[in-house]
Amino acid sequence: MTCKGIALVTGASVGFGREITCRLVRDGYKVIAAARRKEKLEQLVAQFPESIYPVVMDMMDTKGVEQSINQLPTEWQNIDILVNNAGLALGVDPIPNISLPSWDQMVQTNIVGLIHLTQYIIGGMIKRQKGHVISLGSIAGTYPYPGGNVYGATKAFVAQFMLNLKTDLLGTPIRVTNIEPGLCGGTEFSEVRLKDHEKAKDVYAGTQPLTAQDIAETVSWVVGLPAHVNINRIEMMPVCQAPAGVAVSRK
Ligand code: 8X3
Repeated sequence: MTCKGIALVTGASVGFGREITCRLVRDGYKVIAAARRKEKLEQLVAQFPESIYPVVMDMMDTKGVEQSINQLPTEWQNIDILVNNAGLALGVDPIPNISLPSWDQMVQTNIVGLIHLTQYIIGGMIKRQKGHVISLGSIAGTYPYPGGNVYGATKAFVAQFMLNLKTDLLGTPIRVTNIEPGLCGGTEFSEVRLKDHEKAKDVYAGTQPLTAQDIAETVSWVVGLPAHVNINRIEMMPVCQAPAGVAVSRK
């Protein structure tokens, strides 16, 4: 298969990132797989030795991220698709019973890391007049829920940043898409958020949630559309989920 282009996927070692990486490789892309865990990236390389370039980086460390991008081998430098997948939720405690370091970590990863990496990559896309930036937002960026506080706010930021990015890129052929999933199982998301295996399992009890494959399929679809079509945002939920109504406190 001829190579369709170069993609960079963050958080590529597990969950959505891993599925998106594998799907893009199967679609004919070469993928720079970026993540913190070297061993997990090595497993991806073993699976697709010709098509994956592993980069160990931590989105919290913006200087390190910049260095990693600057040090890419020449043949991996022209990135056509950036998938801003790395991100996390920590905790569901309501304000004020929260952990400030957890809030900082979410802001640093979901917002600061994402905008810095986008800035490092976007200049090359503009120069080459080619590119697609895709971010993984969340329904939590649109619908508030108890304990969603800073996590939801970071995803609201991502949604607006992507719309503003699209606006600044008007007049270029570069595409910008925010994918906003709801309940999604089979990943480490709830384990990381709740730090409790049983509670994490309970999140999905009696449901048929979205899967990482569903998200990868969606990425593949938006990327594969004709070049003049831009999907600004996609909000997706499993059939068993609905946006809940506003809440009322009664005496
Ligand atoms: C993941 C979806 O509903 O857990 O962002 O916030 S949700």
